[in-house]
Amino acid sequence: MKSTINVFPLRAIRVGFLWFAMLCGAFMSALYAQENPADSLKLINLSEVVVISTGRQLDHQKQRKPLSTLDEFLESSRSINMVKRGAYAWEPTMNDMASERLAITIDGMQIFGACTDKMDPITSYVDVSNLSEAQIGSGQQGAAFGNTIGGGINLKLDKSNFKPTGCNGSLESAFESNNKMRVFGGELNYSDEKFYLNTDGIYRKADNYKTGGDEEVKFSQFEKYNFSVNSGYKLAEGKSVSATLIYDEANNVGYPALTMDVSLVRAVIGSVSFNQDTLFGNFSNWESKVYYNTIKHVMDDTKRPDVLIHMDMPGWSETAGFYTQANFNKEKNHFFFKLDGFYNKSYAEMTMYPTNSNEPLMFMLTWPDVRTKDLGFYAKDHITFEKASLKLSTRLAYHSNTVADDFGLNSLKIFYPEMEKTNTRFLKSFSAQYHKMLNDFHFNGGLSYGERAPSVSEGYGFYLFNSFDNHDYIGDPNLKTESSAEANVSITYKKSIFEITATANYFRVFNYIIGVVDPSLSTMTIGARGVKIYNNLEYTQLFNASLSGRYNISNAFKLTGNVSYHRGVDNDGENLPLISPISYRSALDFYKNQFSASFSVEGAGTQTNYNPAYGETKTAAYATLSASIGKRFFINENNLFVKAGIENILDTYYSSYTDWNNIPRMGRNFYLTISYSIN
Ligand SMILES: [Cu+2]
Repeated sequence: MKSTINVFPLRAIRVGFLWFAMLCGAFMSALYAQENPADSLKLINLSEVVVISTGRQLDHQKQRKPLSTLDEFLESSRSINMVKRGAYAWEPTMNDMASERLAITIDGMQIFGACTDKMDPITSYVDVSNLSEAQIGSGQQGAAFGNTIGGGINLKLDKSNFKPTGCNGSLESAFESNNKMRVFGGELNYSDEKFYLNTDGIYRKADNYKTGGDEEVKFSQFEKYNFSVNSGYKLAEGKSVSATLIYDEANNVGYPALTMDVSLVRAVIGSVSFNQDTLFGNFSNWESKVYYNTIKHVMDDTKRPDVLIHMDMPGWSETAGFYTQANFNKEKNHFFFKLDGFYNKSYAEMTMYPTNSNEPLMFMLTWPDVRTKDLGFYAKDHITFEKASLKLSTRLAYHSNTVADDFGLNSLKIFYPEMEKTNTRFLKSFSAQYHKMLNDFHFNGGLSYGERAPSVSEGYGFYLFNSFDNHDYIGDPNLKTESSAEANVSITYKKSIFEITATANYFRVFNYIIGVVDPSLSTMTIGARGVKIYNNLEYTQLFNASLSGRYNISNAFKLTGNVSYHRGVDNDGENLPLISPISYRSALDFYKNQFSASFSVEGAGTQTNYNPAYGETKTAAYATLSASIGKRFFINENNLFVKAGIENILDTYYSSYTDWNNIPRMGRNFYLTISYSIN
């Protein structure tokens, strides 16, 4: 009885808040959020730009949580959702498609993770301290970054670019109460018209986080360092060279949703570029880059209880590549040409140590030293008319995979005796995107076609355990090229104080690659339910729609919101995995006299379209509330920013469809960020 009385006021508040949230949501759905967390998103046609920092400084003024992880920044985007296996290294998805179907680059550089279990999406190898923005292209609009089905994301590095700013620097620190995350960061920059040097470093350490209701999520800790240096030198007017180097290392990273953790993951990412403002004829902005990156990933099960057979599972990925690009303007035609190529080496192994030490060790190559060569040509023509424009683009690529390790090749030949060492494909992408302005209305519509090659795991993976559906996966080197036909539309009504956009896209993906159970095979992983082989489904259909809005209530107050709907089915009408239920988000932001505040709600409906065959269960509806306040102080010529906030105010216990094995999300969390910048 007593507990009921105790609970009642809380429930009343919760219901009240939810009601308010729904009201906001409904109201907001009638508005358009071109800019999400206080201006951090800018919409470029159907794609987005997530601004992370401006002028070598994290934007403490406008970001609700300036030192949040890059993952949190990306999640705040309208078009990206993040799949979570713990507190670290979330996996971006766009249009309900994940890594294999996206092209993700860092400053135009191709990088491939070194983990067979997707513990290390590319986005985990940089931090907010390195970046200026995330450029997002939906569907084939992301093909500038590589072959893709779902879209492309380019994480643009932050550089001074010869701005005459002289010396400046900043020190930053943050603390989060829930997992006791400590963040320390700093940067030191020099820039003049002939030379610039940017350096930054960031360190994050977090303990296990706690769910709503204060349950500890074991193995959710992590520790990460990131350092970067980039520099440029002007050889002559309109001619410069630049170089970048990023070192990123994470240790003792827990993955509570998986059966293993990570003891070490290290990336070294470097590039040298040559830039020239002009080229022969009408060519301009000529930029060329050569790059190299190497990643080492070491999984660790030694801290887990009840490990029957200890396993060592290290993986390596090395990529070397280049691109050269230029613009070409002729009257109404604005061309962009890019030639790019890369060479990747992916190698991963597994050693099993039987409990009886007299038994022999078991060794397998889970990625058999797969060498991928890719040479691509991308061209775009942006044709401008009066109050209208047409964008035509294409990517043509030669793509080949070779299994370089004979032991690995022979292992795969058990399943595919006829398989060739090398598999070559020719990949194509075409896209047409039309934009028309009519008074305050903007219409966008596009049709496109794209192709992608299977990933290393899909083509050559050897007994990769997937804890989501509890199956071992084997690749198929003879998979057909996956292709997609895509249509998109959007309508925006735009006034200076008010904006609303409705968008929708549809993908029909042919030869959709997904694991299908092969009952004739027996498992390698103890406790696995069966073995799946990557297969081409005849086709699948994906549909995404959203309604978003912005309303400037006054100069100081701004209201934004977004509601989205998603659906994904295969050719038998069965649900595809990891498709978002209805989700919504709304925020009220205040900014005046160097003082900022925000109140936001985020939530999703019940996941009714789930598929148990892929290990999914019905995820319940949820809503969470967050708030923040911040103030900027001037000390002499310098700036001090202080920001504090609460996330999940009501300490709701929940998980979303993106949470691997429904691992519960973080409960109530207080954060404090302090930044001091010296100009
Ligand atoms: Cu891993």
